[in-house]
Amino acid sequence: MSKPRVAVLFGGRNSEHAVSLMGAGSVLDAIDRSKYEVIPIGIAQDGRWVLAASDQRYAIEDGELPVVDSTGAALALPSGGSALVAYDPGSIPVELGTVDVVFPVMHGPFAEDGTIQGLLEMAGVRYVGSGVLASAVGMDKPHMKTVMAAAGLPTGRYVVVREREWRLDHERVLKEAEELGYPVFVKPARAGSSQGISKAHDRAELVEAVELARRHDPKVIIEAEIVGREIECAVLESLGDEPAAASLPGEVKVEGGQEFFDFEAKYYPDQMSLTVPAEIPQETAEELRAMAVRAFEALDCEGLARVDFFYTPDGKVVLNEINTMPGFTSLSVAPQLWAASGLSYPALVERLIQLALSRSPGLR
Ligand code: G1L
Repeated sequence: MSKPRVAVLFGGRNSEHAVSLMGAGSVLDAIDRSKYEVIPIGIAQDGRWVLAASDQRYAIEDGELPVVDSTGAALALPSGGSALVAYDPGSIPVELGTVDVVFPVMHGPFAEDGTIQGLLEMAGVRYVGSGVLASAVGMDKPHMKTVMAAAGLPTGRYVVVREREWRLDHERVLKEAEELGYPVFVKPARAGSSQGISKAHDRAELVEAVELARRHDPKVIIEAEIVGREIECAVLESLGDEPAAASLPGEVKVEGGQEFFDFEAKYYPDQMSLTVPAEIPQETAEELRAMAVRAFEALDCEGLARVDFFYTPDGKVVLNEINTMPGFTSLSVAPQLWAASGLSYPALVERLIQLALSRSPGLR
């Protein structure tokens, strides 16, 4: 029997291209080549689809894709099957043949927001991770909080600022936001990264923060500050009939006294420390893990997700967010949480591929 063919899809047209390349590098290293045939497919920053060299490492180190031509490439999704065809720019289509599963390793708009998942659904190709709905809702912070609240999970207070309201009803928006009490966190409602996020301590800073966030997304969320320790938990779908399982919880701390996780701290691990298991009471850890699984299920997640909480000084656990495509190098938080829980990075990658292969393409 021939080996299942796994296409690793990475890169993409957004600011976190490099983050994707690092994740893809880890995944490509971890996939067992004796079991799977691996096809790395990169999306260059200008949107071209590139069939990458099968040994990807050099490209990852450079932080750039090996662009094979300059005339523009396209991906064709042929009808009646799951064959992927990458067009060699300006020339003959390169038949990739049948792909058994796609492992998307991408960030932000057009990637983890359900877009790529929808494209793969249409092509009838199985893929690793959450589907269209969980990806899209997970990416939109206000909608995500609505789902979590409906599932009985405690979330923080927030105000949503839409483009039209900001333009026409500036004053009312600011009043509403101020009812949350300063300081507030201002974020693009749907950005995958930490870009465009700031903390505002007064009205002037608030206005500035909203303007900044609006550059990343016309829809902005203003969140009340939750004072507490940051505890994160990873959830993994099970292969059999068991419910999804939660990893040990870990505590994340930012070194160097930064006020919050900015873009740098999040992607430069030396500025961040992770303690697993988090030093919290046993019953709090169990409560938090149960909440993480409930969040995963409330959103209809598949594969893997990371759920972030605040543990407040008065002993409460508040859900901050769920991430359907968390950082995924071998040193990222979710893989580290699973490693500490007894599942190595290669085993995690293997499980995710097996999960994707085990579901039927189409309605799920
Ligand atoms: F396995 C999943 F769930 F499908 C998955 C896929 C991709 C989990 C996490 C990621 N992460 C990313 O793609 C990244 C953009 C954060 C780069 Cl590592």
